[in-house]
Amino acid sequence: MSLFLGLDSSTQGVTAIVLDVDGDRTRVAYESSFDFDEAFPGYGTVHGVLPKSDPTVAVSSPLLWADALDAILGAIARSGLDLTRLEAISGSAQQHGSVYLNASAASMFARMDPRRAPAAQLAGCLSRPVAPIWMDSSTAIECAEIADAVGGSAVLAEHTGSRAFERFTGPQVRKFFKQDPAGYAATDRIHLVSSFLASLLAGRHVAIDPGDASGMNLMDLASATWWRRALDATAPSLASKLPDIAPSWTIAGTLSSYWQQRHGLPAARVVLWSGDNPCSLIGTGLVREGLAAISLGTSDTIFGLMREPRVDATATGHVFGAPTGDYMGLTCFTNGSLARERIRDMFGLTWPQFSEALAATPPGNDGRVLVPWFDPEITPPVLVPGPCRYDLALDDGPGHVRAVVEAQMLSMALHSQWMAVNFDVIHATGGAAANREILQVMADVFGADVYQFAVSNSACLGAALRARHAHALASERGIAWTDVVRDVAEPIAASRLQPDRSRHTMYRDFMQVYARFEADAIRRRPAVTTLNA
Ligand code: ADP
Ligand code: XUL
Repeated sequence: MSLFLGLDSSTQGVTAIVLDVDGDRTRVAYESSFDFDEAFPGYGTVHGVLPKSDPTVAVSSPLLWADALDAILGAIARSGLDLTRLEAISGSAQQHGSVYLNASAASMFARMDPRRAPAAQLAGCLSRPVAPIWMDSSTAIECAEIADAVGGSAVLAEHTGSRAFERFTGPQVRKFFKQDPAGYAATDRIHLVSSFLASLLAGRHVAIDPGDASGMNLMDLASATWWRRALDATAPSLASKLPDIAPSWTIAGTLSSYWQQRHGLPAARVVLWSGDNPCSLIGTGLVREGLAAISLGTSDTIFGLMREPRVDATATGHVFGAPTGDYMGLTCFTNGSLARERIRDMFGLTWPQFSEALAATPPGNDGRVLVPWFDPEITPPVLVPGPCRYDLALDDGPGHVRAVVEAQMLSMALHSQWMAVNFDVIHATGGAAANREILQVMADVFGADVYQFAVSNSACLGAALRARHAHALASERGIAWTDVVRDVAEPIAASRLQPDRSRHTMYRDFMQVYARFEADAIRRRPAVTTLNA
């Protein structure tokens, strides 16, 4: 009987999940979390972000993350679990965020005083007091500069998996180098949130895994090594400041004596951390090509495993490394639940009435179409919001209900085609996955079986499962990923919705028609974002 710990340092808080593996049975033995704002009000964060006057700037505090790690490890130590059985620890962190450390960090990691909390001891190790995070959009100029220097957006995407995005680490590093050259020069090591926290656990600088490194615009995706041309385009001497890149299942060391003495924890293995999206791939059980997860949350996201690193030619999607050593494609849509809610509220419906309207209208909606960009859209990139209606009367409630759901599903199918994966099974998560009428449209559009997937924190669960996988690889004959995810990262078997073949055939044609409506809706607005190069 062995325990495996997964930690997740997200935008707003930290979570821990402990898995208990007994023979071939796995169960969640413990779960807890802290909210940054509530547990550490002294840092002054709001939803995990430090207040800034510039709305494009989003930064947080690495010291807060360190203190939160301390708090959650303390809680685990007091949980009553038999921690002598704790074999390995891994983690997940919000992607893209970066931590800037001076040369004193390496020795400090190794000699921290167990009587004192980590933050106070680490404060002198920061060459930049704050860490830019994924919500930051202040680097448009640097994105354009980097893309130009490497030969354009398409070249950058082809090599790194994504065109330059404001929140990605490379453009953030470049902005820091330009704004504070002395601070940049004093920086000895630039970590991601994931590798910073893993280093803190191991008591020494550890590597970044390809899953999180692919969110930097700096890694050559195919070889999982730093791409020299991108490094040179970003900032001088960058290669010497970056950690190595190593496989996600690398054992980075054992829990340092600091944590062992501070909380009485055992010398468990510390496995490299990864980003929250790569960890969620595992936590939603997507361990083979053909499985996708669609999250119907505030925004809608589709992601799935890819055996080959195919890149999105339209440059709206991302390819990240997957913790299995494969790749993952991910495309995000802003107009998700909020757009569905807007239609629901516009016609004064409850969710059950929304579902009834969906069931009462014909697939294809008799040609009534809505392009539901109530807010600026990420995919396709649309800055100026405003929905467009085609043959859809303003007072046609049921028509709007079907039109918004069909548009969202068709758009997701259309803009995930670049992954060139035939998804045969979809795990539906997020609040709107409770709605089976919506999921039936999903099944029909994708021609895939759709399962409801009950998941509270797939990133944290994925981290715990990764710890188990790496430990098995290091100590036994290894373990198949299908065995890793069994019991805890599987969909609800009885929830299966099957596609109707004739409706799927209809939707395949309709998708091309919908693509033309999207193009028309883009043409109609005064200004639309274009790729930055
Ligand atoms: P977040 O991305 O913030 O974590 P959730 O995954 O919790 O969001 O999803 C919340 C959303 O789920 C709500 O905004 C609501 O629109 C939607 N939702 C909840 N129940 C239903 C339902 N029965 N049908 C459609 N949408 C629903
Ligand atoms: C992905 C992204 C977010 C963060 C959230 O590109 O920016 O999903 O990882 O933590």
